Amino acid sequence: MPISEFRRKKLLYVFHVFFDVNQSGTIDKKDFELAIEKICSSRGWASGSEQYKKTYNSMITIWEGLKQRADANNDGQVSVEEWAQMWDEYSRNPDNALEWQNQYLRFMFDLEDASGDGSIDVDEFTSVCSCYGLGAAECREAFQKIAQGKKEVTYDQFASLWKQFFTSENASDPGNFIFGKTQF
Ligand SMILES: [Ca+2]
Ligand SMILES: [Ca+2]
Repeated sequence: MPISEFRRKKLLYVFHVFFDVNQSGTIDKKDFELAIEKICSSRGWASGSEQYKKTYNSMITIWEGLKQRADANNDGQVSVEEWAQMWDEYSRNPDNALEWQNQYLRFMFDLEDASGDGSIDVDEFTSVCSCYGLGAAECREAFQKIAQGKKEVTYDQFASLWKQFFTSENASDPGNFIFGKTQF
């Protein structure tokens, strides 16, 4: 069965906004290097600092895992089709996620939880999504949707919302907003 239009829109959004950082139309190592720079400069983590090294190592590990799994023709690039295919497979069995998918989930949660207290609040969420170029007002609205009336989102809640993002066909499910966009 082909991927629904709704899920395809979500997958392409994450591809273009969170992964293809240099907007070349494919994902490769350069995108990850740019993302590392963006994240670290927005946090004020100087190159060589512990936080910089940690971010660098996590991101490069995620890239290596993604490339190994999705880069079918081995050209060092992940295309939109390779990307959509991989997440479609995920949606059929989300409890059996790939290693890099779990690493990326954990990485994003830890990045957003800037205070390190084990949950994300609206300012923490907005600060990370803004770093990827999203408008602050929409991020704040998206957070209200995912938090469903609460002030914070814990890791377990985040992980289940995340799964919903990649699997849900229902536009009103809260997980659809976990990447800061309020409609697809
Ligand atoms: Ca790119
Ligand atoms: Ca926090």
